[in-house]
Amino acid sequence: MATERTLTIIKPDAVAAGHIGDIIKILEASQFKIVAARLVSLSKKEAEGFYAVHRDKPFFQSLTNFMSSGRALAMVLEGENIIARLREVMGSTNPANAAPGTIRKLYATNIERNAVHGSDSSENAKSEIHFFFKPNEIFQRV
Ligand code: IDP
Ligand code: MG
Repeated sequence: MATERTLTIIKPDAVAAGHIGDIIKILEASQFKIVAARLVSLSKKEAEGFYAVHRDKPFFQSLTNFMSSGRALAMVLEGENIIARLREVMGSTNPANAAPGTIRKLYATNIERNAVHGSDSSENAKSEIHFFFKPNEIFQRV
């Protein structure tokens, strides 16, 4: 299995609640390597662009209002099979269904305000990383 990269976002609910440190602690305990990080404050238009795949969903307006409501921390993580491993550590979209110990079980409020984002495929990881970071903002092994 080759080394992969994925995009994660600590969403505005978890940042406002003071859980940046708690969530990074879980990511580091999982041996995920942070290779880029930036605090962002998405405009409504940017949030709509990021979640364009969900534009026809009934929750699109509410989701993009939430995602543009405050500070969020975007990060690139690197590691073997990192896309699937991050999804596991995050837990199910709906925290009511998330496994014990997962980030969403611990810190999500509900299915929308669910603390973290993680890319769901290699193709989406590439485009989502590109959405937030230029190549020279991502750590490269020398
Ligand atoms: P994921 O974040 O687990 O990949 P997606 O289905 O890609 O879940 O949905 C993107 C985001 O949209 C979720 O993380 C959550 O914030 C929000 N969302 C998903 N389903 C619902 C819903 O049924 N109601 C409200 N918000 C939702
Ligand atoms: Mg998704």
